[in-house]
Amino acid sequence: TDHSGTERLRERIAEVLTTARARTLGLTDVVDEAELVAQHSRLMSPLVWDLAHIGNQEELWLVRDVGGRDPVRADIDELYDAFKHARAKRPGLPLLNPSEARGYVGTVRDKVLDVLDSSALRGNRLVDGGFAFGMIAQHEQQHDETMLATHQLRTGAAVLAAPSAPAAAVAVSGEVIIPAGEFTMGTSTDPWALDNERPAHRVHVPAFAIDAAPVTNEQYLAFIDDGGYERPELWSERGWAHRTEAGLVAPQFWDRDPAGHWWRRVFGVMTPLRPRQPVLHVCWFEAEAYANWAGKRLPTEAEWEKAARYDPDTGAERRYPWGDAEPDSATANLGQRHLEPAEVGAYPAGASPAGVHQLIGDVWEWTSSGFEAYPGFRAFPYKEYSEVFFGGDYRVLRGGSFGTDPVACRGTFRNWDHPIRRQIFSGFRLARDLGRDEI
Ligand code: AVJ
Ligand code: FE
Repeated sequence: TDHSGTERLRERIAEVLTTARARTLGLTDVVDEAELVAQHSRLMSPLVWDLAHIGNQEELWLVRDVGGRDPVRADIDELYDAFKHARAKRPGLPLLNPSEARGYVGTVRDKVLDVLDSSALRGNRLVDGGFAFGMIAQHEQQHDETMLATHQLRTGAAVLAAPSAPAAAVAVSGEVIIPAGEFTMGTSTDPWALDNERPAHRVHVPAFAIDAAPVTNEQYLAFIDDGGYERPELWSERGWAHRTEAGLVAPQFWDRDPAGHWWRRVFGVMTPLRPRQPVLHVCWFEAEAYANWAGKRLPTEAEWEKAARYDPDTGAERRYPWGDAEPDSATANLGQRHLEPAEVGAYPAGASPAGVHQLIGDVWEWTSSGFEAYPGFRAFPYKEYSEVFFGGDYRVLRGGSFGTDPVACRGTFRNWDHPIRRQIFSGFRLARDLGRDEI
């Protein structure tokens, strides 16, 4: 019945909000007060800012807007408005201290669960299908991933632990050919899809080849050993300028010992480089140089999504490469179950019908595309989520990482960042045009 459908939706909303909050607290309870208010990198906010910002967005949308309730703390909106203060300036603000921030997010959450009990979950676009609640759960999880990146940047003893990510279960290599044709990109029906994923629209994609797996550490090392960082001809002009100015010689957090072995600092633990893991913490310019070296290119966003969602047998699009079922531990490395990408070949159950592996989870994958509106885009519910970034100096990333929660990841999901950024959990896979004889 309609009634039990609404009850199931309420339970699902309560569950995703609770999951997000457990993660938020797990990331903020493990460091002391001094570390919560410290700035671990000028690229990041103090963790205590993310914490209260999560609560403030939840208050704005769910307590005040959906619930029509009085503000909890109208006086702090300005402090937690991401557009008012650059990340580098946030430590200097009169922020809530850690215990105030914890109290604040708890008070907001109590009110939200009350609002959820009495909200119709239909009747206007903001609440239809639980959209605003889903948006806020995704927002919290996105900041949790950002806080996880802050943890990776912090120095000192390790405070996070998780089982190591699985090894290969099957051998995966080579590329998969995706024949020319139209597919439906984006969605108009996924109830929690964000504005930039909408609307669904037909796109013709010429035939192309895409790698069955992301580029691995071992493959990336061959690029380094072949002088990849010393050969300007492999880099674009902007890329080379950045490589020179930033002194790039390897992915972020890599270190070579005197014997020539490579190590990676993984959340405070020096770890021998795992050759078959997708390369992590590379910027778009590094991905571009590697692609030039390999004689290939990055996929466009449309190519990536077609490889991830289009089922050639039915001509229909899936939510994920493996179908419409929610991700689980057999299909994708998501949700901070592990603190690293899994080896290539670790998720055969997550492959697409055409045999493309690990599109979802492990590492965000850089595409060649800038962040632009789809035809028919309408900002919803606020311009500052997507619209203000369209046409800026961004590249789209797809697929989510080991640090992305399933609620904030699907075949249509779009992430974006500046091409120089690499503190995010970013890697890439390659694609290429097909020769005449291959089509
Ligand atoms: C979609 C990850 C680029 O973190 O800047 C968080 C998500 N938007 N709060 C970001 C977001 C507002 C956004 N990204
Ligand atoms: Fe935010």
